[in-house]
Amino acid sequence: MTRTFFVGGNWKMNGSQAFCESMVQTFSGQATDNVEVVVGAPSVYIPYLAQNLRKDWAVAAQNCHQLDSGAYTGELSAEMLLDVGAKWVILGHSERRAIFKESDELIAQKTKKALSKGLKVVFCCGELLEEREAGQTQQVVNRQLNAIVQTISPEDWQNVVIAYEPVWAIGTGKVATPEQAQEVHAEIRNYLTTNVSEAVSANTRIIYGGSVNPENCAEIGKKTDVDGFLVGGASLKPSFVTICNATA
Ligand code: G2H
Repeated sequence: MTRTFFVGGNWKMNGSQAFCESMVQTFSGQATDNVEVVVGAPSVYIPYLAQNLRKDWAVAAQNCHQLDSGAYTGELSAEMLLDVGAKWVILGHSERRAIFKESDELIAQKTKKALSKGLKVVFCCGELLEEREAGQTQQVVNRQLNAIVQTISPEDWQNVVIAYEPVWAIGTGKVATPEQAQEVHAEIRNYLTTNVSEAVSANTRIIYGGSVNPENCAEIGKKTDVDGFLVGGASLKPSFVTICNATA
């Protein structure tokens, strides 16, 4: 099976209603071929974007709760996000792990809940700079992956995209080299072969995130095991479309 190139925008806590309206206009009608595009917006803007964004692109949330409903002030469930038009959710982003202290197990629970409700998941993993320097990159990524491998079923993987995001490359302008990205992506694919199945390994999209921009995307995107990007800062600009077309 061919893996369709996947580009996700992660707006993080940026934007406004006016910004959404201008991005909807900017992106409409711009050619993007052979690529699945998903825009991860702040939750309050999901209904507007789901209604107005070009129909061949989908909208993602940036977090969801691991339970269905209840007394969890300020939280949003997977069903609520689906209800207002989200098709995807980004889970396990390093900012959620570091700032909001989300554990591997919690992220696995959120992943399981989202998938069980029909929300597709961009699952993020990646090492800190000190972990890379200590030669622990693969160990850390495998540990993060292991939590979800133990929690979701093999069939669930068709609705999961793995985003490898080295934390030292996030928002720093220090992008991983194409070789560094390829090396970890290939290891992730090996990990899936060993711990899930050959088919899941061959079919799961593994995308790269961390300071991707219109200038560096083409080289990284050429690597065999790089199936797309998760884009933060550069997804807030009209030239995001250039990244969507990185391999065109
Ligand atoms: C990593 C990435 C998007 P940026 O967080 O997930 O952000 O492209 O700004 O490094």
